[in-house]
Amino acid sequence: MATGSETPEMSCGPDDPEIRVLLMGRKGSGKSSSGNTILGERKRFNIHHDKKQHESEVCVEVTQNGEKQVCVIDCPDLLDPDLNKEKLEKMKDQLVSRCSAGLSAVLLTVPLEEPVENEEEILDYIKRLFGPEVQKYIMILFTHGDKLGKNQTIEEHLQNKDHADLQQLVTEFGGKFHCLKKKKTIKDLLQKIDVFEWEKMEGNMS
Ligand SMILES: Nc1nc2c(ncn2[C@@H]2O[C@H](COP(=O)(O)OP(=O)(O)OP(=O)(O)O)[C@@H](O)[C@H]2O)c(=O)[nH]1
Ligand SMILES: [Mg+2]
Repeated sequence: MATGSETPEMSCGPDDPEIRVLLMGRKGSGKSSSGNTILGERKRFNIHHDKKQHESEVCVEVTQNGEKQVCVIDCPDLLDPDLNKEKLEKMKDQLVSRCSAGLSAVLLTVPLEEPVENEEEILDYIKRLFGPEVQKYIMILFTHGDKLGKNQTIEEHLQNKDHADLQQLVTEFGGKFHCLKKKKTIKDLLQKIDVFEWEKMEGNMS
């Protein structure tokens, strides 16, 4: 676990010309696919369709979105029990180095049609890595939004009693979530991240 001076800071502000977003989540939860959607290109990050194959590098890609540059950091599942110690240490070093410029938000990818798994453990891990204040800048990013019914909203999906665990997770994350149903919702996502940045500035001023 990164400690002391190695710990990346949540140091972006509204005047920062770049939005830096870190994608974390259990393996196969849709981190890279979401990263590609955010970047507006299908093949920037590798997608593994074979359930046994998973990414083992922290990858970074950048795009321009209006006036802001958007930097997406795609981090493999660091809690994957199949990772050996050496690989894990390498990935942690990569993560700390890729996040050294600061982060605007951490997005935790959660497939909306699957039960909650080790997301709380991942949350604890993120907090240990970035410090407890990171909680304010974490948002759940529901993936597989295309599997919602044609006129069904994510809110309706969460209200279904079969998805009480997802609703509970949202509550634990302070109600902050987004569902990437279509590419056009990227603007909404970036606006939500912008709000984090303003809140951060107000926090610094008080
Ligand atoms: N239908 C649908 N499939 C998705 C979505 N997101 C991811 N997938 C599929 O889920 C599988 C895993 O997606 P990835 O984006 O590679 O997941 P990941 O979290 O980056 O996986 P690792 O890096 O290996 O941990 C692929 O077959 C994707 O096509 C989505 O929103 N809708
Ligand atoms: Mg991936």
